[in-house]
Amino acid sequence: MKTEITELLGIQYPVIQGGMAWVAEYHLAAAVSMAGGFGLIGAASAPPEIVREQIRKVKELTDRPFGVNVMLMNPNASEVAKVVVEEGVAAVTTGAGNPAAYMEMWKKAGIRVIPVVASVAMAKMMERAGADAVVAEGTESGGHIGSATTMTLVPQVADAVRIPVIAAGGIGDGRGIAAAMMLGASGVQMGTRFIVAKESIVHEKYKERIIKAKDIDSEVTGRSTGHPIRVLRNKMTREYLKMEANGVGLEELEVLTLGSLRKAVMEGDVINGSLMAGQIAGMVKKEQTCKEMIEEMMQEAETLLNRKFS
Ligand code: TUI
Repeated sequence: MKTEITELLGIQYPVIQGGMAWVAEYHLAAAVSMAGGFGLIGAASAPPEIVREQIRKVKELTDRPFGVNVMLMNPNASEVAKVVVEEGVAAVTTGAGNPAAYMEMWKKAGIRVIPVVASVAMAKMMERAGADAVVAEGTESGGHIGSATTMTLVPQVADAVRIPVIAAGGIGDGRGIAAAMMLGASGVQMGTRFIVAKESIVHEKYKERIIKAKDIDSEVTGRSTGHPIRVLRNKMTREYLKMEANGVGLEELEVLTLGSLRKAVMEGDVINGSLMAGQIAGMVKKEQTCKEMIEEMMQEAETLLNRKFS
């Protein structure tokens, strides 16, 4: 399937892997790129030298293009921004903020810049600043989210900008990919389904929790603090939401969540950990290799998109 995104990134399938904190490390990124998609290292709050090491490890595993997600809330973001230039990655995606300060440096280095946005206003601002494409991320996504749904955000962003749009949030199979294309996207970004990939280093208990998740097991913590984070319900979210309802302040709430994603990913703490996942978790039913996932989904999407009605 050729689209503006496969052309822009030099990949076979218009499937980009989300730059998930702790989850998107070199094994996963290399596996997605090897399978014909676009793998990403999630820099999250990692120190710059760790990001460099991760980039070099992907390069050892594959010659295919891959990228780095720079999380702009990270105090190290400006140093990470330089590491991606020094290492010459193909593309950068950004999240949780405005990447304008780094745009010129990245463009000069020939890096494709793809900001993740959650609104039309931000998409237009990023186009003006020189972005090569945008990821329009709906509130169905896991982790840090905006408020518009994928169904409403993607067509509005597609109408508002000339650069290619990548849809994210609530996409987990070929039907979702086909739907995203119909809404005006020329690619998709997926996170939750790749968490359970065979190549993903995420603890088995976290994977199992996603595989067993039901449609309504999703919860959003932090709405009152201005940092809404979508996760799967557990003891941590129940306590967090109770404290939020009682007007407990940010500092006390942070005690509950500090380091809780690492606890979930590395230690498999599904009780007190932060099980970041999108609303599509309920549909994710099995562990497969990235290649199996991507080929199965693309086959399904192509069948749907070629469908004749008479
Ligand atoms: O960034 C994400 N998702 C994330 S980042 C993350 S790491 C984290 N962990 C714990 C606490 C906080 C963060 C986990 N999930 N998605 C991309 C995204 N970006 N979603 C929404 C936005 C966004 C929000 C505001 C983009 C731009 C923006 O504009 C701010 C501005 O400066 O105007």
